[in-house]
Formats: sequence, structure tokens, C-alpha cells
Amino acid sequence: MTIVQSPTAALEGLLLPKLDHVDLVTVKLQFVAPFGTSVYTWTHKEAMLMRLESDGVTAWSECVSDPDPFYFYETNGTARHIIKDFLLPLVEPGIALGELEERFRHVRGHGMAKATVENGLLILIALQKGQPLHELMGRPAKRIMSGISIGLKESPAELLAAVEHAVAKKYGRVKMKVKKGQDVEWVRAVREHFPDLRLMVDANGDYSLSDTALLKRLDDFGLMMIEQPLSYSDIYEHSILQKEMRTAICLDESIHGLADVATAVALGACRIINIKQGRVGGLMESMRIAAYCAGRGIDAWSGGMDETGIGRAVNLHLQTAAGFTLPGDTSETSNYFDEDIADPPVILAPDGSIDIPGGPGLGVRVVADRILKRAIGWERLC
Ligand code: OSB
Ligand code: MG
Repeated sequence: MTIVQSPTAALEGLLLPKLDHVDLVTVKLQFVAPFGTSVYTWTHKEAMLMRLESDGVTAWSECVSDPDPFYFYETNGTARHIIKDFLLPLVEPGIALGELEERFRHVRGHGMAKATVENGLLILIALQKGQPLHELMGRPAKRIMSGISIGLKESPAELLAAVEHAVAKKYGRVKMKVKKGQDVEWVRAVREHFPDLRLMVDANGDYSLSDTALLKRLDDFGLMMIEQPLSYSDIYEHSILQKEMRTAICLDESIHGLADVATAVALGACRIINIKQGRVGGLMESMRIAAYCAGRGIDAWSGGMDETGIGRAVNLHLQTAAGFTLPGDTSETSNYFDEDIADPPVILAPDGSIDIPGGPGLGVRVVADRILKRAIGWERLC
């Protein structure tokens, strides 16, 4: 029998530094193009950032919630409330990170709020130790596979142009959003032009089991997967649909932690998991989920929430962990913003891969005047 070491054992033992200041800073950045999904079209990124200061060292983390609850129940407003009134009071210098997770479990849900605090502390500790975050996680640097998520477009021609651009950049795979009435024929158009493309679709929960016959038509296109075809809160009906479809189902919205993954795998509800570190409560739960999937033949990849350079760097470091077997939603900064708040921007290598930014912590530098230029709120919590 082999004893499998928990992938987060070393992190759980880290001791929390004292915090001199904690601030929540909300920035608003315009997207280079509106991002359309079956649930909403976002034109801006409104990101709530957390700034932690300890003995002259400053760490930044990013809450991946939106100002609205259209993708997920948490919002920047609820995350602020939960962080301020329930999570931050549990952060005590000298306790271990594992003990903090234990304390956080008392607060039900609100993974995005929890991730903001936990990731911020991990980044701060990495900076204090002078280590890159992936090294603190016990993982060697590696080149990360890129992937792009293309929003709903006004016309098939516009969609084809976006896919063409992604293919030219050598993205590791292309995801296109679908919704009712904008699915089979749009996928067919892309497939006809790009027969060998690693292609997948994301429905953000737009369908129900009564659409099974329609969804089965997607089996003809050799898709890598269909992401969250059914309701954002469902696992069981996905298990019925997966038995009907050849295409692998990937769950996104339904997965709030390792327990949901265990349920989904036991039911056969999916063959692939989208791990969004924010949605599942942070880097440590993400590492556990990826390791769990790896042990069960389930593929996993890192999802994205159109993050700024801070959250994007977190996702890059996360993908060094064991079990991230497929390209994620990690695309170039220029796909989202003309100018990000952090440097350097994410740029694809000629082979379409992404290098992890080097240096301590996240390896990216948060540029103060870019923050100030885009800040729409600044609250000092302590
Ligand atoms: O469903 O994966 C999703 C963005 C915001 C909310 C939900 C989703 C997405 C994406 C974009 O697909 C991922 C990215 O490019 O960061
Ligand atoms: Mg999704």
C-alpha cells in the first residue's frame, strides 16, 4: 500500500505572520471587447483586491467575484461583508494555515471571499521567504499550457475571426461560449474551418434535460468537452446527460469544493473538472481537488474569471500542481485589457505556452499609479 501524502501538508503547517494593515481596493478596468455568455455580457472588470502589509512587505490578492451574482452567488459586496465581519477576525498571527482553514470552515460557503484571504496570506508568506509561490507550494516551475475562452459573438463571421486569431497565437485549446439558439450551427461553422482544433464549448447552465436530443447533436464535432450544460446548481441531472452523450461533460458552476467533486465522480456526472481557485475557496482546496482527480482518471484544468494580472498570476502558479492535465482558461493579458494593473503582462511564447513570472511571491509587480488611476473604492480594514 502506498501512503499518499496530502498535496497541501507543507502549506497547512505554515504560520501566519502578523498583519500591520489590510485594505480592500476595488478597481474598474474596461475590457477590450464585451464578454458575452448565456447569463450576462460583461463590459468591464470590477475587481476587489486585497492588500496585506506585514513588516514592510506588501502582498496583493484578488477576489474573483463580480459586482453581480449572475455567474456565481458571491458578489464583491458579499465578499467584502464576509471578509470584514467573519474571516479577517479569525486571522491570528502565529496560528498555522491549516488551523485557519479549520476556522474558515465554520463559515458556510463564500469560497471566493475565503480564497482572497488564504491566497493573500500564501503570497505574503512566499514574499517574506523570498520564494516564488509555486516553490512554496512545493512545485517546480514549468511552462503552462494556454487556453482561451471566446465569448458569444454577434455573427458566425465574428466568431470565426476570433478563433482564427486564437489559432494563429497557438492557444492550447479554444473554448467558445454557447447558449440556446446559438449552438450547433455555430459549432459546425468553427469545426468546418478548423477540423483539427482542440475545441470545447461552455453553456454556463443554459440547457435542461429536455434539451438532451439537441445536446447530443454536439457529439458529431469531436469536442474535448461541454462545460456546464445544465443548471449551475445541478450534479445529478448531469449524470443522466453524461450517460447519453459521448462528449465529456466538464463541471464548472456546480463545483464548490472537494466534496462536490467526489459526488460528481461517484455519480458519473462528468469526466472533467474546471477548478476555479476562487470558487472552491483558494489554492489549497484547488490542489486537493486536482490531486483527487489525478488519482481517479478525471482530467482537471484551471478556470478563469477574467482576472487582472494578480489573479491571472495565481492561476499560473496553481497550474504547477499535480493533476492539472488540460489547458485552462489562461490567456494573454491583451485578450482582456489594454493595460493591466500588474507587470509583466501574460504573453504567449511562440509555441503557445506561458512562462510563470519569476521572482518571489507571484512574480508580478502591482503598479501603484495604475491602481490609483482605476480605483473606485479603498477601505482600510485594519
Ligand atoms: O464560465 O468559465 C466561465 C468568465 C467569467 C465567468 C465565468 C466564466 C468565464 C470564462 C472566461 O469563461 C475565463 C477567462 O478567460 O478568464
Ligand atoms: Mg464555465
